[in-house]
Amino acid sequence: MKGNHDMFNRPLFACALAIAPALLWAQSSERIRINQVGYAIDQIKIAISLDKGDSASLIDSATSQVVWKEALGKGMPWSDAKDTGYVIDFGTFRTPGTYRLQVGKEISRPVHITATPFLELSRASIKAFWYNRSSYALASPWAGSWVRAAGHPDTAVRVHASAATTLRPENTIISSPGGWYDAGDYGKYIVNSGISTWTLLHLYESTPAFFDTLSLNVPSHSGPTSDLLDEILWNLRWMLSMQDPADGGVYHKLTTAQFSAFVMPNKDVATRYVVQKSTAATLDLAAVSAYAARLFKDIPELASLSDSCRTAALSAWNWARANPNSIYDQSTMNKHFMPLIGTGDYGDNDVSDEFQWAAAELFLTTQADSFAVAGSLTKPPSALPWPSWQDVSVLAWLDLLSNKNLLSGSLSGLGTKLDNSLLTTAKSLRNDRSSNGYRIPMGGFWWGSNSVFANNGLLLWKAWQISNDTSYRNASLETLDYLLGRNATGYCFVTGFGSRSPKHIHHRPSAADGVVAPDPGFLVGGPNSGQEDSCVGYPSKLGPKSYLDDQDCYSVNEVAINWNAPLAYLAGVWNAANTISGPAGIHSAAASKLSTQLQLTTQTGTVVASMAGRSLSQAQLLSLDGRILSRVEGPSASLSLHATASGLFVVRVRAMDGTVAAQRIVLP
Ligand SMILES: [Ca+2]
Ligand SMILES: [Ca+2]
Repeated sequence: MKGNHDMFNRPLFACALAIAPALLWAQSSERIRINQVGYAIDQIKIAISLDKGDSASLIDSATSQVVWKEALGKGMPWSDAKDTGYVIDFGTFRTPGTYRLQVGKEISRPVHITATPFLELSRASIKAFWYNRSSYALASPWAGSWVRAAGHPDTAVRVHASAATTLRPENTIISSPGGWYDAGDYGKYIVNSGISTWTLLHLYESTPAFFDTLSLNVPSHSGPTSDLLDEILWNLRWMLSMQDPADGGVYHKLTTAQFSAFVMPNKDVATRYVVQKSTAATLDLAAVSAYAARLFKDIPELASLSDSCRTAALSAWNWARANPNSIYDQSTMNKHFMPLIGTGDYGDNDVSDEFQWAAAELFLTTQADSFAVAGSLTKPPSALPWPSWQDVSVLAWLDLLSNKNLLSGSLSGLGTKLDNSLLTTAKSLRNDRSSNGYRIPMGGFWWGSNSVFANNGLLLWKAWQISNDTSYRNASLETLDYLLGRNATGYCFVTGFGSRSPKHIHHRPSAADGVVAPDPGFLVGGPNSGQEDSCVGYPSKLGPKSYLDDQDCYSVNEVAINWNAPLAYLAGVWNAANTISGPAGIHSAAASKLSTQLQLTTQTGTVVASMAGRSLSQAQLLSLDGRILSRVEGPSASLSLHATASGLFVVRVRAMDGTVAAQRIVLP
C-alpha cells in the first residue's frame, strides 16, 4: 500500500511546541538506548544514556560483576526529539558475552558482544524477500512458523486497457509469475523492484565468494547459484516477464484493480492486471538487466540468462528513447480506462535520473560511448544525492565509481570526480553525528525514514571502501545501531530481532496467518512526523519519536522490499567484514546446502578437498571478491590447493558427476 510518500521533498518536522515534561515518555530500563542485536568485538561500541550520570558501568549478566566503567560523555541536546543524549563509548571493552549497561539506577536491555553479531540479521534480512515471494508456497521446515500456501500464480494476467496494443489488445492473457510482493500488499511494481534488485545485486557483488556460501536455509534451487543470487533471480525473471517482447516496453505494475483485504495470498483471487507501459519502469528494467548481464556473464550456468538480460536491456532502452514521456499518472489514467486502478502508483514525473541510471549500466555493460553521452554522465553532481525509488541517479554514479577500470572514452577520469562527490555526501552524514543526541548520521523523519537511514549507511560504507577512512566505516555501523535500537523510540526496527521489536506490522501475510509473531527479518518504515495513517495513540508528534507498533499505522509500520534491501546490504557487508576479521583458526563454516558433502582439511600451505563417494574434476581456492587464487583439475579423489596466505577463503569444487559445492575456510 506504500504509495508516493517516501520521497525526499518532505520537510523535516520543525517543532515549535512547548517542551514536554521530561518524564512523560520515560520508562524504567528504557533510558539507555543500545544496538539490541549486538556489537562486534573489535569495532566501536556506542550506547546513549538519556540521563546525566557520573559514569556508565557494564555489568556481566552471568556474574553480575562490573567489567567496565567510565565517565559519561558530554550531553548533546537534540531539539527534534526534545532529548539530551550522553554518549557511552565502551569500544575498548572486547570480551564476548552478554551484559547490561547501568547509569545511576537505570539498567539497559541486554548488550551482546560477539565476533559476528549480524550473521543472523544478514540471513533474515535477505530471507524476508523469500517470505514475500509471489506464486510460491512457503514450505516446512524452511519457513519455520510461517508456512503458507502459494498465492497469485500470475500465469493468467490480463492486459489492462491502459496497456493495450495491436498485438496485445485489452484483456489479452499473459503469464508473469514469480517476483516479490512489494510491501504489505500483494502488488508487484517494477519501479520499486528496480532499486531493490539493484541493491541486492550490489550486495552480492561486494563479496561474491562470501555470499556464494551464505546459507539462508531455503529449499535447494536448481543449478549451482547461491541462495542470495537465487533470491535475486526470483525477482529478476519476473521483471523480464513484464517486458512486452513485441516492442521492449515494460508494464508499470502487476496488481489487482484495488488492494485486497488482509487475507492470505491464496485467498486473494481477484483478477490481476498489467497496467500501462511507463518510461520509468522500462528504464528501471533496462538498468537492472544491464547490470545483471554484466555480473552474470562470467558465471557459466548463468551465461544464457546474461545474454537475455543484455537483449532485454537494449530493447527497453530503445523503447524508452522512443517514448520518453510515458509518465505513470494513475488519476489521469483512471479518467480514460476501466477498471479503475487503486493500488500503489509509484508515480514519478522526472525520469531524467532513470535515463542516467540505465545509461550508466548500459555503458558499463557494452562499453559503448553513446550511452555516456545519451545519459549525460560526463558531469556528475558535486555531492551525490541519497538513493530512493524515485531518484535513482545515485545508483548510476555508485556503479560508475565502483567500476573505474571500465571508465573509458568520454568517461575517462570520471572515477576520481565521483569519489569526491560521494565523499562530500558521506562527510556530511558522518559529521551529523555531532549534531544530535543519539549520535547518528541523520536521515529525515518522513514516510519510509528507516530506508533513508539504511541507504545512507550504504553510502557511508561505500565511502569507506574508496577512502580507507575508518570514520566512514564507523558511521555506517552507527547507522545500523540506529535501526537496531539506538534511537528515540527504543525499538529495534527489524521483526524478530532485538529485545523490543515490531509485532504488529502492516503486512497482509503476517496479519492473516494466525501466527502471533510477524514474518521475521522485515524492516518497518519507521518514525514519520507526517502520521498520514491518522492512527490514534502515537506517543509523540516529534519526528524521531513518531512511531507506533500498530497494524493500521501503515505510514510507520508497513514493510517494503526497497526498505529491506538497504538493510540487507548493511547487515550483509558488515557480516562479511566481521567474518573475514574473525578469530583465526580452521573453522570452515557449513555454507551452501551442498557443502555438507564437501570435506576440507588443511596441511601446511595446502587445502585438501574431497567429497565422500564422488570423484572431483576441479577445485578452486577463491578470495572473497571472487578471484581464483589457486586451481587444480583432474579426476583424483581429493584435490590439493596451494594456499599462500592467511584469512578467509572459499573453496569451490566440481565433481565428475557435475555436483558443485562451495565452503568457506579460515586459514591461520
Ligand atoms: Ca525519477
Ligand atoms: Ca501473524
